[in-house]
Amino acid sequence: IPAMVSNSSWKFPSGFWWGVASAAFQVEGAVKDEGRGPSIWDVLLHRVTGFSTANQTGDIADNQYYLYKQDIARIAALGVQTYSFSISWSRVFPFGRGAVNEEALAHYQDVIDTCLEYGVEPSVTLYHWDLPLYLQNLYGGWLSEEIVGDFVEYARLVFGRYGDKVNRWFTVNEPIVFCNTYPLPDGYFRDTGIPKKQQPFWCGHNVLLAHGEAYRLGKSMGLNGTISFKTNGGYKIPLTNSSDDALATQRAWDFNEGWFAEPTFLTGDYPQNVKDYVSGFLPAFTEEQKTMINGSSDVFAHDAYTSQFYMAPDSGVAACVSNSSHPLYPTCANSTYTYASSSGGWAIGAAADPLSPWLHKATDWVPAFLHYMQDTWKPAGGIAITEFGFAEPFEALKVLKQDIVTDPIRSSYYREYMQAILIAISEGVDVVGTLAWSIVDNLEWQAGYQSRFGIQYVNFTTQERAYKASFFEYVNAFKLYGTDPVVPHYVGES
Ligand code: GBH
Repeated sequence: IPAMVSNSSWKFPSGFWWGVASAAFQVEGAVKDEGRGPSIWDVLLHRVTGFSTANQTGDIADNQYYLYKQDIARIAALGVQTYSFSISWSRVFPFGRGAVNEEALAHYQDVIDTCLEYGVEPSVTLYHWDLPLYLQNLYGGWLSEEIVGDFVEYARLVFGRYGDKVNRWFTVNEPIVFCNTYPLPDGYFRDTGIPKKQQPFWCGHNVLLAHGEAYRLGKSMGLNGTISFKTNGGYKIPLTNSSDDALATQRAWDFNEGWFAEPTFLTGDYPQNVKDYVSGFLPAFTEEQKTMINGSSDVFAHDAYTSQFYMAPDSGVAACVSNSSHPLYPTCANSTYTYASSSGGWAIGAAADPLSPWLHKATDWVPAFLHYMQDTWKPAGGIAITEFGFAEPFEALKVLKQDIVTDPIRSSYYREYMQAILIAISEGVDVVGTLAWSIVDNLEWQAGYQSRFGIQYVNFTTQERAYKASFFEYVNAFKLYGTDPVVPHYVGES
C-alpha cells in the first residue's frame, strides 16, 4: 500500500468532526431481550424465505447490545472522536407508541455515558429502518400520516432523556432507501390498499413531515446539538454530452437526492419533476408545511459511497416521461458503471464485492460531487459525509497479526476518499465531518453477513473483533492533516 501523498495545502479545519457509524438492527442482536418489540426487519428476515442471503437474521448480529463497552473502548483506543449509532424505536416503545420501556432507555443511557467516559462523542440517529412492527400493522407504517405523531413522540422522549449529552442528532436514515422498500412483500404485513407504485412517495411525504416536526420540536426544546436529515446517493455523471443524457441525469438527481434535499434545504417542496409526477395522487404540502420543512436540517448529512454514469433510455427521455408503462418510468434515467466507445472505454471504478454490485470505488469523482452538493443545495451548515465505505470480499482479507487484518482495497478507498475531501476543502467546499461505515462487520441487510463493510473484522462465531488496516488509514488522515490532536482515550486516564 503506497503511503499517503502529502500536500501542504491540505488541512482539515479545526472543529472538523470524524468518527465511525453503525445502526441498531445491524449490530445489536438481542432482539428478544429486555422488552424489545419486533420491527418489520425481524419479519422480513425470519419469515420471507430468500429475502436475505442464506436467510440470515439480525438475532445475534454483533451482539453489540451486550458488547458495547468493548466496542467503544476499541474505537477510543484509536482516538476516534465520535461514535454514531442508532436507537431502536421498538426497544424504547415496543409497540411504537404508548408504553415506554425503561430498561431500553437505561441501556442507551449507558451507551451514551460509556462513550462520554471514554472521551468519545455520541452521535445518535433516531430511525435507521427498523420500524416497530406494530405501527406497520396498525396503519401501514410510513404509508400513513399517523406516523408523524408517533415519530414526534418518540423524538420527544429521546431528546428529553439524552438531549444534554448528545451534540449531533440525525432523524431518519436514507429515506430514498427505506421508502423504496415499499411495497413490502405481499402477505406478511397490513395491506393499505395504496397502489404499489405510489407507495414510496406516500412514505417520502410522511417522512418529510415527521422529520420536519421532529426538527422543530428539538429546536423548541432548546437542544444544543445539530439536528439533520440523512440522505444518500452517488454522484451522477451524464454518460455523454448529449442533451438527453443531461435531462436523464437531472431526473435521476430529482428522484433521488432532490426528492428530500430540495424540500429540506431549498423550497419546502419537491423538485418540479417529482411534483409533476406525484401531483396525481399525493396531497400538496400546505404553505405552513413548506415553511416547517424548509430549513429543517442543520447539516447536509449525506451518505456518499460511489458514483454512476446516467443516460437516457433508448427511446429518449420525453417518450418515457409520457409513457407510464415504460420500465424506467418515472425516473426515465438509466445508469451504468462503464463507458464503452469505439476508441476504448473506461469504468467509473472497480467493484470488489459480488454481493454489493452497486458499489464501485469511484473516489476520483468525490471532489466534483462535493462541489455539486454545495452549489446545488447550498447548505448553510456545511456538508458531512455521514456514511462512506467499501465492502471487501472475505477472500481478500489477510490476517496479519492476531489483532490486525489487511484489507488493501478498502484501505485505498479510505486513503483516496480522504484525499479527495481535502482537495475539495482546499477548493472552498465546506465539509464539516465524516463517519466511516462501519465500526464493525455487521448484518448487511439482505446481503447478510458475507458482505463485510467493517473497518474492524468480526469473527461471527466467537464475536472477536480485529482492527483492519483501513481503520488505521482513516485515523491517519486526521493525524497527518488534522488541526485537532488525535489522542487515544482509555478509561481512568486523562
Ligand atoms: C447504507 O446504504 C446504509 O445506511 C447502511 O445501513 C448499509 O449497511 C450501508 O449503506 C452499506 O450498504 O444492490 O442495486 O439493490 C447505502 C445505500 C442503497 C446502497 C440500496 C445499496 C442497494 C442497491 N444503499 N442499495 S441494489
